[in-house]
Amino acid sequence: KEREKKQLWTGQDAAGTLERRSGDAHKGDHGRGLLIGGSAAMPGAIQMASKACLYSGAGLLTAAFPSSAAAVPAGAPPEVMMLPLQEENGYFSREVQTDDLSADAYDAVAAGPGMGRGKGAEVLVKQLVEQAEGTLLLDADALYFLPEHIEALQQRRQPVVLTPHPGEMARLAGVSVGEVTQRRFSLSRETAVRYNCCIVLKGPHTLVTMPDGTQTINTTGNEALARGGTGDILTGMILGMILKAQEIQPAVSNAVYLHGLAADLAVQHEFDSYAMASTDIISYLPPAFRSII
Ligand code: NPW
Ligand code: AMP
Ligand code: MG
Repeated sequence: KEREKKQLWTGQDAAGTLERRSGDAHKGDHGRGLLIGGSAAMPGAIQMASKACLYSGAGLLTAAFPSSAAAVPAGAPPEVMMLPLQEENGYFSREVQTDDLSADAYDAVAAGPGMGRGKGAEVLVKQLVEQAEGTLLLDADALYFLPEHIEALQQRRQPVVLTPHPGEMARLAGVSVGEVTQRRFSLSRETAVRYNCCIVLKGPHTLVTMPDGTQTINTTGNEALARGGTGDILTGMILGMILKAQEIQPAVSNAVYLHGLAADLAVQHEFDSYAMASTDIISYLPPAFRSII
């Protein structure tokens, strides 16, 4: 029974499930997203996530960042709307108050990239877990605070997606990094149930686990992804693809698949896995999406 719930996620799966745009759509049909993160020290995380989100189908995107992190709006694509929030020394302040988190305002909210682990980040994560009405995606520094919110996560009705790398997964699960790699399938299932979340355990062959135990193993990606910023790009992509998704699992598995495929195409067609930067992978999102028939 366990085995039936585990499947490789291939190009055929992507082709069969990728939701396409209809000719009579308007921007609202493709979803309103809110991306929260960044700091004076790490503006790039939100810049990369924003751009990747725009290139993964988002209809409207707002980026919320600490107001003094002026590099965030300076380096973000012009299509992104800006929501500067209360700051303290370049990070979110403990007084920080998020925007309207109703489902009317945002179909999905993603938080974490580049936001650090200060008091303001802690306050924001609590607000999101308790108040965000749409789908919630937590990554990077936002994951740090989640062990305190397991009960609140259990009570949420809308889906929550967590995207830990093995170091972050170790903290979520309360085990060593060694244990994460040794038993990633069973540990992901236990953690997905305990947190009532979809868990995207990143690495070569990223594993997507739903709270019902369903697991998909990614079949794209290469060592070009082993550099700073690629996780932030994946967060933007997942946000773009879950905004209006009928179902969370295929949307998340497809984002992971296309992220890896973009890195594969970048290396096949233009770059060397040494001599490139994470943002080069974003420029291969269009050919990656086009290649899915
Ligand atoms: P070690 O020492 O590497 O062996 P952290 P982070 C451990 C932002 N960024 N993969 C690892 O062990 C992010 O969004 C901003 C990865 C270490 O102990 C976050 O907000 C950028 N790590 C923030 O930086 C570009 C593994 O986990 C710890 C591992 C911190 O995020 C970069 C690392 O985790 C970055 O994305 C594995 N397979 N296995 C920007 N340009 O703005 C074990 N570890 O401390 O959360 O560091 O992932 O860099
Ligand atoms: P993060 O650690 O949050 O920046 O995320 C790193 C991203 O790169 C994740 O999507 C990983 O799955 C991916 N990644 C890192 N190293 C590799 C690798 N050697 N092969 C394939 N994917 C990788
Ligand atoms: Mg990361």
